[in-house]
Amino acid sequence: MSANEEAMNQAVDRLRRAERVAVTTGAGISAESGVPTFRGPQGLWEGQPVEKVATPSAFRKDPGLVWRFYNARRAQLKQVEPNPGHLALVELERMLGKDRFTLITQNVDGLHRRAGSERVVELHGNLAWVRCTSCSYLADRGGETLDDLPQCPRCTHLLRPHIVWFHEMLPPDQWMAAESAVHECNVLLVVGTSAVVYPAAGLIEVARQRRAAIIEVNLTSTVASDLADIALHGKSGEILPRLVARYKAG
Ligand code: BV8
Ligand code: ZN
Repeated sequence: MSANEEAMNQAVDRLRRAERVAVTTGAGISAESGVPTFRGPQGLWEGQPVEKVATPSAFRKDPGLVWRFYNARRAQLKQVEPNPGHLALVELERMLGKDRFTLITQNVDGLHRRAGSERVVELHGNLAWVRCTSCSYLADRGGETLDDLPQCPRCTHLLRPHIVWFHEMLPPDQWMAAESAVHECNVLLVVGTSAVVYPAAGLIEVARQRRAAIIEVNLTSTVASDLADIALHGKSGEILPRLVARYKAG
């Protein structure tokens, strides 16, 4: 039996014995939908790493450059669809029920909700949403094409993406939902994340301390792999459907 087959059997067994399951996903789960990841070869944008563009100071210095980055990603979202990895997590949520399953994502592409996931904790915001830099205007502007420097319809000040940039706090309600989910889970599925961005990556350590079984789904090992009990190496769009189908088979 191949190592991955053995690991898959162990993962199915841990899932079956779990009272509560949490999943934390990163850009890797959307890669097969055609959404570029951050730290892969195309992780640079106009030659800049995301840590240089997705920051309040970059926005203050050159809001046009930051809006070009986000408008390009908003436009790109119109061409992409959820992939079998997203859909497998929808099925797992339906089988476990919303009180036994929590999906936490660092992704801002909205693909989990578009796939049908209902209980989604979006730690870093969502590309569809914008907010005013001056008043309380906050809106889902979906796939609308925004101006290069979009203005608030209420007070005409500059709008910004409703995204958590580096050096910004995560939304407290989302962070607390994520923390309690990993506190209570018996299994944490870690899917498609390089686990370098905090505090999101810290959730894995929390789950570990709470003696949850950590199952990592990734193309390669990561800095979190030492914390994982089970490693399922490969594309999440292939591994997750297999894992959920085996879980369903009972
Ligand atoms: C904060 C929005 C501070 C932008 C993003 C310790 C504690 C707290 C903070 C820090 C800390 N140490 C450092 C910090 C600062 C910083 C940080 O973590 N820096 C890192 C770079 C070292 N953290 C912050 O600034 C956070 N803010 O903590 O506030 C504070 C404290 C007190 C008071 C006030 C403030 C905010 C972090 C949020 C930043 N915003 N996103 C945007 O998206 O436009 S983060 C950004 O990286 C994305 O959200 C992305 O999701 C996230 C993580 O990347 P990944 O999702 O993991 O993607 P990546 O490309 O890296 O990896 C892809 C993986 O998938 C790879 O492993 C690959 O192998 C795999 N893969 C690829 N294809 C597949 C696959 N796997 C399976 N199948 C496939 N097909
Ligand atoms: Zn306003």
